[in-house]
Amino acid sequence: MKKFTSVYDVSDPAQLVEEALHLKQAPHAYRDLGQNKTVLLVFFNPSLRTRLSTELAATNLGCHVMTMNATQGWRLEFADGVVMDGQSAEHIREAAGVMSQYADIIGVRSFPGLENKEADYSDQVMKAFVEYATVPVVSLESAIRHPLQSLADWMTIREHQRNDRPKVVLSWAPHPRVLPQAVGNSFLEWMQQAPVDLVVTHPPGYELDPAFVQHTPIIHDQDEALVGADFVYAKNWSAVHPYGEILPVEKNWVINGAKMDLTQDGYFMHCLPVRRNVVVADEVLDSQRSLVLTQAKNRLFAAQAVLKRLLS
Ligand code: AN0
Ligand code: CP
Repeated sequence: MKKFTSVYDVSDPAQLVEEALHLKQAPHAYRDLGQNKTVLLVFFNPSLRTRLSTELAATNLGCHVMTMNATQGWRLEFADGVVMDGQSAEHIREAAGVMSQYADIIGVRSFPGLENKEADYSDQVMKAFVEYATVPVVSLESAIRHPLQSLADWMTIREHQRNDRPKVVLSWAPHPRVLPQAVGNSFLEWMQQAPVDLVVTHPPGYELDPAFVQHTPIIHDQDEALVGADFVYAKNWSAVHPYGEILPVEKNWVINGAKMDLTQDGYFMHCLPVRRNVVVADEVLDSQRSLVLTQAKNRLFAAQAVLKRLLS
């Protein structure tokens, strides 16, 4: 594996899930692998889980870790051929070139602007790092994808499934802020490769990009979609058309106990951070049905499995 920016960088995602679950049993088994190796994590946007779990994952593999908070650094230029007399102090060509001389792996988090769909879906920041870095690049969530989250989610489903082909429902949920589509996009992309029956439910108007939905069935009636579900994965995203907007929604889409009762004794999942009683009711989040802390724990081993492959 040369980079980790989407499920399509992984030739055998189901096998990667097994490797991550194996690392969960023996997190310190590969301490020598990272000897004299440095992992650099660059955050253009905030993070709690991704930062801590990826730092710990690299440490467990014996790597040295450097984390750069780029939210307050100077602006980088990503376009080619521009006269740089504006706000950007440095071009990505130099920045990624320099970083590659200090690190053996570079992780990058960069959210979308949510104003221009074409710009965001070109995934310019992640692609530029892949192009100009001379070491492997790991997505720590890009404008349109969050593959480490999806890998941890697949692990969590694998650990809790009670039949060979569980029903997995990705449900849109309300949120007061304009959020990216990255988590939903990636979840679809990874679950399409998994042995599950996948359904997505959202209010009309919240269709995700067809390139990510592919043949996944869309059910606009949330109750109907939840019937018989083994796993309910809630996530808000802003509209794709009109891009980056919050649309009026008629029904209450919060996941509460009554909705979970429609499932087949289903589990609740969310990538976190979650807004209590907006996305999901306390009664669900605080119940035995909630897997959110397990998902967050599995982020550690997902990152470790990916870093291990890139180091091997
Ligand atoms: C981000 C998002 O929706 O992409 C990060 C999720 C991991 N969520 C928020 O900003 C609340
Ligand atoms: N789930 C997730 O990626 O969380 P952070 O934004 O805190 O890293």
